[in-house]
Amino acid sequence: MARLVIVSNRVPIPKARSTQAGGLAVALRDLMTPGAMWFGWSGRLTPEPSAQPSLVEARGVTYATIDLTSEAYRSFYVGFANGVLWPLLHFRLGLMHFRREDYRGYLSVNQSFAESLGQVLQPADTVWAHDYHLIPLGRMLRAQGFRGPLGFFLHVPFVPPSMLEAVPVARELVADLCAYDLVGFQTEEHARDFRDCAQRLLGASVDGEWVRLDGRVVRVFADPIGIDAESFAHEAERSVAADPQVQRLAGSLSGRALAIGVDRMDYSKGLPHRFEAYARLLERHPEHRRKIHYLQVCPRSREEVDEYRKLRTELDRLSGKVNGRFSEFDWTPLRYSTRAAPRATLAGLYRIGRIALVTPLRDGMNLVAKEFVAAQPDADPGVLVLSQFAGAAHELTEALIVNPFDPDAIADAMHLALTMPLPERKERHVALKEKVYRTNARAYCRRFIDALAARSLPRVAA
Ligand code: GDG
Repeated sequence: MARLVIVSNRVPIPKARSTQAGGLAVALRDLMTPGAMWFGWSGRLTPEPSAQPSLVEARGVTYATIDLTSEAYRSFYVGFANGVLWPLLHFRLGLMHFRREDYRGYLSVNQSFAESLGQVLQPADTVWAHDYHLIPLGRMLRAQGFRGPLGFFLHVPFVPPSMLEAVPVARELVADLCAYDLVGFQTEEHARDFRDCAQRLLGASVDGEWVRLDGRVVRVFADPIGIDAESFAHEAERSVAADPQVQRLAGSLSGRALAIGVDRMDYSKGLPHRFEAYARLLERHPEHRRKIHYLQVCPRSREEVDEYRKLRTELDRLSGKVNGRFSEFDWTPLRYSTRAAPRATLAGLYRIGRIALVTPLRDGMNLVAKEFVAAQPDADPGVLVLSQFAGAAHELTEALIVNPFDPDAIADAMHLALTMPLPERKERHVALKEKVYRTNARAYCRRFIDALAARSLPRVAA
């Protein structure tokens, strides 16, 4: 079988005795079998860029990493990836700060990735690149002569042509994605938006999932990401029985319902709206006062980017406002922590949660929604309140779906969740759980790898 090479911005090298694997490492666990390779940035900033990737082997998998200079990191990661692409692809044009020099830095880091990867790539390899940091990588690998299957998956949403056009390098980005054989998105809506962009901006012809441009054909499809539901459910059960932090929290609830939110501190996650919604709930439904605790776990993220620092100040202010207004001497309505929790602890918190608040303004998928469903007890399940603009809402239709821009709608959904009879909660949970177990991490990987193996061959010949 051909060797699989995963490429992503950061490389999750397993640490001895660590059980902290998260995100992409969990989603791709099935593919990380002996012989596979994972390539990307080491996370180190050095005065000189590394010429050769450094190789580490763990459990038969080779992890190949390169270092970046601070300057390259600033333009590639802070400037273009997170200062332009992230806000643009989350429909936040007003937060986009485009500078040509940052785009040049983005291209140059992708070129370094391609050249370093070229040193360890074999002709028969299959390459699967991940996320918005690496859009030009496929074209650059092709320019170096790599002819093997090349796939790309975008974890974040995509935008319609009228929005993409706002970025001065829109055509370049779309053309670069078309250099891959297969491009995957979280939902059909995002895949369709991309195909529309290829048609409108580049004059590509589109036939179903197939986009034809300059004599080449690329397949553009939806492949929703999932979690390892079974192992997460076990982790949640174990954690409630054994994790002291979860037990301390459970003890402190004194019979009150726990509403839980878990999000990287990011402006796409809709946190200020959510805090306001909670205040609306307490204001409009005073019967819930003293009967609920809302815990928001919100680890700090991307603090080099101005917008993220501003968000932190805003959330500090809003949480103070909610607690100042509604607290009683023996009841704090909102607990808000900016530290990351261990994954096992999170699993336990989800399990004892009566409501999960997953209300991003825009999100590729949102794995927290799926983790909450997997962790919940079948006998007495809680309720998922889910934004209509999370990719997960396309699948998890039995959640209480809300418009995250409308704090009153979130408050109404919380009220409904808190008063929902057990039979209805169970009915919704059974349907949600079936979907989370079916569209799991394994199904996501299989679907992508099978499609990549089939490549565009039938249509190229046509
Ligand atoms: C991108 C897309 C897409 C959160 N806090 C802690 C912690 N987490 C974990 C969660 C979850 C993951 O991080 C977050 O995943 P999301 O899907 O919610 O969001 P992004 O980080 O924005 O991810 C997104 C995803 O890629 C996958 O394709 O779904 O749309 O934006 O697993 O549990 N984990 C630990 N401590 C924390 O405090 N250990």
